[in-house]
Amino acid sequence: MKGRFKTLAVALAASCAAMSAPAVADNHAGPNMNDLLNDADSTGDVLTYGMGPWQQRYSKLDKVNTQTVKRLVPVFSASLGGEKQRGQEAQPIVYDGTIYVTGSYSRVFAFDAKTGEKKWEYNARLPDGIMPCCDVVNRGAAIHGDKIIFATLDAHLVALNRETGKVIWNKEIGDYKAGYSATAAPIIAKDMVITGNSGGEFGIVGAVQARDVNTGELIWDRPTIEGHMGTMRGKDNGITGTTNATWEGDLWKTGGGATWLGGTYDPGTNLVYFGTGNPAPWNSHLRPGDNLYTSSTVAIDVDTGKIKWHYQTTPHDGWDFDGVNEFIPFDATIKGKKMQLGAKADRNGYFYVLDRTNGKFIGAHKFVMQTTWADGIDQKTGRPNFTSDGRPGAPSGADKGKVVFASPSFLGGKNWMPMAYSQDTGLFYIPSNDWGMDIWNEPIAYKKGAAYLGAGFTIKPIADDHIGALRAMDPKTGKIVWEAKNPAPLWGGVLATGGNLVFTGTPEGYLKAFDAKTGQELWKFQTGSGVVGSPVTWEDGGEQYVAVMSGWGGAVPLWGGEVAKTFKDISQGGSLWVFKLYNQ
Ligand SMILES: [Ca+2]
Ligand SMILES: [Ca+2]
Repeated sequence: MKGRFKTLAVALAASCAAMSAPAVADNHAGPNMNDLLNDADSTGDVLTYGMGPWQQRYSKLDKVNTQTVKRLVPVFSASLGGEKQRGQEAQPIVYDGTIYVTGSYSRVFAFDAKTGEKKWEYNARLPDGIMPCCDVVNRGAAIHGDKIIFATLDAHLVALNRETGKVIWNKEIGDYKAGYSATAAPIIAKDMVITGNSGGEFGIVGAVQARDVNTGELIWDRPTIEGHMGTMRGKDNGITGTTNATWEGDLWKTGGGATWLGGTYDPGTNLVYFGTGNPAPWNSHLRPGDNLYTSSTVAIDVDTGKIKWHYQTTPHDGWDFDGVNEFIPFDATIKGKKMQLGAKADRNGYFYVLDRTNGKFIGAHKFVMQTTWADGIDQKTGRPNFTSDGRPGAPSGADKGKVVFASPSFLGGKNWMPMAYSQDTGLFYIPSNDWGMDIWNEPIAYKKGAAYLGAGFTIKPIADDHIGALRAMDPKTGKIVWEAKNPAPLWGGVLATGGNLVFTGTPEGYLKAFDAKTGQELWKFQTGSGVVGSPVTWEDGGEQYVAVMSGWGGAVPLWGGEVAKTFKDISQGGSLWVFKLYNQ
């Protein structure tokens, strides 16, 4: 009797909802620019990398919370199949009953969001001789109208029809034979698709490109190394910086500064923020000066394609600290003043807060155990206080230079894996690592398409009990509120929710949920391979879903040195996992 009543009530509620709801929305046209701008507030979909243009990776959904998370169970797991495994670093996009994910080796998949049934699959035909430095990963797609857009390992940008997987346009963003590649998720601003490039280990020149989302035609191109000419609709658009102001000789021509992680977009200031990678080569003795705009954040005006401000975290980088990390806008009141801010947890081990309207330095604090290269950041100038013996020595003739132990290692206090910001707790959740390296310099000359480092290294642990540490950072005080250590290096993104939860994955195969205020681990699920993707959440039919990619890989197993023992037994994989609460 009781059961029958419940069924009737549910049916009645469903029919009422159907009658009062507006006519069924026509989703055929797909999400438009307004939908993308509203992504952080629309809980029924995930339309942008980072879950909103600011990429705070925060959802106000709270059905899955500290009380209920113990009932979180898998709905399905969908395999990417084939022999192509390696690192799965993608963040899913969720729209109109479909989950879109990118996979290793420049693949895209569309799965039914309820059943996991595959709708279509696209495999980019990659040429021989591509040169990705750090595994064959991809970090996600963009969605706009009828298109799914993603970047490929041979440095192309490809737009697919989101219902069929058929190619709409395909454009080259760099010459793969010169070492260009691309792995970041594109972002969309003002109906333009905006991307960076990869290849900082091959002497490429970093750039940010904006294209017409409908045709793929280039609108503007902004190199990130001083001396290079920008373009706007095929015409010169001013030189970046002042030629030879911070570079000697011709080294700026192959100066690196790859924008390999993609950017964030702030509609309020009309700026896109891109991190820039290491100067090339790594051997810093060959290139005296600050080497702008490497290892920096650059803020580019979306309309003009010009750099409005820059902030360099590691001037004259000699450790591949490669300040490419994401710059996340947030608003906060500091000393009674409402401020438009942005935060970046840099590979160099410091967490920076800047005024996002003008790049003015607000503060910087260490978020890792150790920084050997600097004794802190000058709180007035924002420049690092370099230590006297922290830089690897200059080579002499054919001999390598003095070896130094440097911490963090070049893989960073935080690498590509995106942090999250909770609007409830006001904390940033940083997936960080504590490790160091022996590093030395060697002679090197530029050769097109060859590695351009002039350096060697061995990565080493610096603690007995962990390498990874998920850390909650208060951006107002620079204090670490809590940390959750992990034996293997963390390499996946973070998600914060209104349920007072923080989700992230581990190489050991777990997706985990922590109490956002205390760091207490509340839930974990073993996915069968390392988790190095970024989790997302959405709601459908009154239920909250959580999804993440599983598949161990990325830069760590390629370059792990003496820390490899922490992950030697982890199996490869390639699958999408989707979870929801089990209802008794
Ligand atoms: Ca949304
Ligand atoms: Ca680099």
